[in-house]
Amino acid sequence: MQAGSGVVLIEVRPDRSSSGLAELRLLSESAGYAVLNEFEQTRYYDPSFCLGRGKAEEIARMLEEIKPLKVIMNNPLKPIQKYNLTKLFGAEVIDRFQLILEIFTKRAGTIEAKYQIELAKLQYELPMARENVRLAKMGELPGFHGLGKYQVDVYATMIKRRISYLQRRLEEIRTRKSMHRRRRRKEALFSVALTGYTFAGKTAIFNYLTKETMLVGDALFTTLSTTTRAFCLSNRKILLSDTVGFIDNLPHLLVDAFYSTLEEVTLADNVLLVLDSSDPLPEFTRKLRTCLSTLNEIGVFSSAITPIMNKTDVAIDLEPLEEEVIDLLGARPVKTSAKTGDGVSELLEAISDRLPPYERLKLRIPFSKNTSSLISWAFEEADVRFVKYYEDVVEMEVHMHPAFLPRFKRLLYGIEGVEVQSQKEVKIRRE
Ligand SMILES: Nc1nc2c(ncn2[C@@H]2O[C@H](COP(=O)(O)OP(=O)(O)OP(=O)(O)O)[C@@H](O)[C@H]2O)c(=O)[nH]1
Ligand SMILES: [Mg+2]
Repeated sequence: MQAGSGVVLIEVRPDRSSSGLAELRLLSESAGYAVLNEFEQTRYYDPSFCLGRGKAEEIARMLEEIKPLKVIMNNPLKPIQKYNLTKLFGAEVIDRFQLILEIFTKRAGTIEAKYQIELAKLQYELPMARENVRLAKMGELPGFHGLGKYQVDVYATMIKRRISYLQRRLEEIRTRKSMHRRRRRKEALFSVALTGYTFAGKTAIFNYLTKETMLVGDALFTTLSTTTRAFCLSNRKILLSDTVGFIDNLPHLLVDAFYSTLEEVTLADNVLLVLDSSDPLPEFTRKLRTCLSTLNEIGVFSSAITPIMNKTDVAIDLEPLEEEVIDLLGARPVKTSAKTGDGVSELLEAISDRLPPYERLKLRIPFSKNTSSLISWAFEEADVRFVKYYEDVVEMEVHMHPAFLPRFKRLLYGIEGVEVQSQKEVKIRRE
């Protein structure tokens, strides 16, 4: 943590709903800040200060001693509120959205993620651009630096141009990616996506299953870009994707920007929803609801979801959490610990249960010039359960994804005198 990185957190709640300060603290620490103090107030939002003027002045007096680098509000702030608070506190004031943007900016590893974050930031600024320039002209304050020199309209036009440039570039990247995906679909691989609230242990599970070494974080939002790797299960190749974590109250702009990386999720055959079972019940439920509504928003419905209660090694009482999952999802969760490996075989079984049934073929194939290429194709692309070589014939049992059947049939038809006894109905010429 850098020196001088102390921050003060504030939240205003219009009712007695539960506090969001604990999560704001984790977010602040994830951004590299040390939290010096926290304040909260229950009242209606004030148009000038967000919190009540009296409370704001009281906090300002305390800040004179603490001298934080920034003050972070858990509430979305209008330019005028930010300006007034910055002036009063003598420190830059940012809101939750800007804090999340800071974390995302630090973590963005790919050019796509960098563009997405810049796009979200500009879309956030655009409606406030005029007001921000107007306020900056009244006197420069932290967070409003450099804006005073612009004409109001010039600044807004600059933002709009940059937004459309970023949108075009992102579109290009997405087209390239969707071509890759189409190719994978053609290869008929079964795809599984890991989703869940940030810090639930998605990457830890991903690494466990794929023997990868992707970064498992001690902070929120360690993973920003989707990573996809293949692994083998019941002799079948599965594509597994690790994705960006969800969070409550993620402003829509950031949601839109990041949902494009979640396309893998919308196209997945099976969506794993990773939950942190070391959370107390109210926290667990809040996160579960956020995940379900986020998944719903991107078009993933309960039937495609396999819930996973992870971190069982540090959980206290799993039963009420499990009931909550069954209640909200209608499915029994798989319980895992990515740390000890407990429950991972049950998880693999659950994934396996969702695999579409394979075609099973029993064959007697005479040796002729195309037989060996059929056999090597089968070993490479299908699941060869049994093979026995006789003098002039090979007997084999092959299981394969239905999408591979046409190709297999073509190879088979190239061989003279083929015999097929299929367990499913497969119409292949018998000699
Ligand atoms: N005790 C325990 N810790 C775990 C387990 N799985 C993950 N963790 C820890 O939980 C933290 C978050 O793990 P990640 O795998 O980075 O979580 P994530 O869901 O990928 O998080 P984001 O990428 O930030 O969305 C790390 O400190 C892990 O070591 C588990 O089964 N048991
Ligand atoms: Mg991760």
